[in-house]
Amino acid sequence: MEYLSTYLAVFLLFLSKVLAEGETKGYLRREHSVLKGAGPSIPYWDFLGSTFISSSYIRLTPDHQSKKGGLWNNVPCHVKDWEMLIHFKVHGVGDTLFGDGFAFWYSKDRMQEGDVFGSKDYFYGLGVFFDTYSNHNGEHQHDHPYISVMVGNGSLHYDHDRDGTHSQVAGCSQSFRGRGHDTYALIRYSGTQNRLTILVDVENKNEWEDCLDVGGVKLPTGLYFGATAATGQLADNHDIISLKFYETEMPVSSDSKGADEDRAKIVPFASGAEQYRERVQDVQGSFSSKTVKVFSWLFWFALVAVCVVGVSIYVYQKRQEDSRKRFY
Ligand SMILES: [Ca+2]
Repeated sequence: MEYLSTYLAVFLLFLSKVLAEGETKGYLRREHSVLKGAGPSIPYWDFLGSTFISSSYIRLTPDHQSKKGGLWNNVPCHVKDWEMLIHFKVHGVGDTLFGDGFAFWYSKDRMQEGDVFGSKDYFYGLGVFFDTYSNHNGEHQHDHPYISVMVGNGSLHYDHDRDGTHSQVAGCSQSFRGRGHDTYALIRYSGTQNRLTILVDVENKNEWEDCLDVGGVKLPTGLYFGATAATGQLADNHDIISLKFYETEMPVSSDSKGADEDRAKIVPFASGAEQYRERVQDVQGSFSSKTVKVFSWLFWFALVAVCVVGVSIYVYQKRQEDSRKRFY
C-alpha cells in the first residue's frame, strides 16, 4: 500500500512536470491572432503610426529615424491561461548602431502613441520589451539586445535612459536582432498560477530556450494585445510576421486555490518588482536607513552605558568590601 502511494506520488509529479513544461498545447484563437499573409486588412486588429502591411509581414517601423508604429487587437482577452507565439524580425542596414526595439503588450492602453517603444508610458498591464539599444551610458549588468518585463498599474514610469532596469520584473539577454533565420518568442501567462514565462528561439535550433520564468504576476482579464515599435536617432525595421494566440489550461497550484475571484478586477501587480521599487526611492530609502543607523547607535550606546555602570557598581562594591575588610 505504501509503495503504491509512493508510485502514485511519483507519477503525479511526473504528470505535473509534463503538463507544466509541455510545448504549445491549446486552442488557437483567431480573434487574438495575426496569421501570416493576412492581407491588407486584418480582422480584429487596428494599426497606428508608421505601420505598413505587406503580404508577408507587418512592419511596425521602417529603418528610418523617428518613427513610431503599432498593431493592436480590438477584442479584449477574457482567457485566463494563454500563450502568444510571436514570429518577428528585427533588422536594418546598421551594423553597430541600431534601435530602439519593439514591445509586446497586454494592456488597457491600446492605440495610444507614446514614448515606451512607441506606446503610452504609465501603462496599465504587461509590457515585454525587446530592447536593441542600450540607453544606459554607464556600465550595465546585462548585454543588449535585452528582453525585459514590466507590469504597470497606471502609475509606474518606464525610464528609457536606464532601459527600464528600475521597474523591470525580470529580463534576459538574447541576440535576436539582425539574424538571417527566423526568430520567435513565446509569452506564456497563467492567471491560474500567476506565472509569466518567456521562451525564445533565436538561434535557429528549432527549440525553446528559457528567457525568464516568474511567479507572483497578477494580470486581469479584459486587456488588449498589441505590438509597437519606435526608432529615434537610430533605426531598424521592426517586423511582426505572425502572432498566434493559444488558449491553454494550467494545472491548479496550491497557492492559487480559492483565487477564482473576479479576474477582470485584478490590478496588474508583480511581486518580484516591488522590492526593487523600494530600493529606487532614494529619499525614503536614505531616511529609513538613517533611522536604522540612529537606532543601532542608540542601542550600542545604551549597551556600553549599561556595561560601564555595571562595572563601576561592581568596582565600587568591591572597594567598599575591601575597605571594610581592612577594618576587621
Ligand atoms: Ca533601450
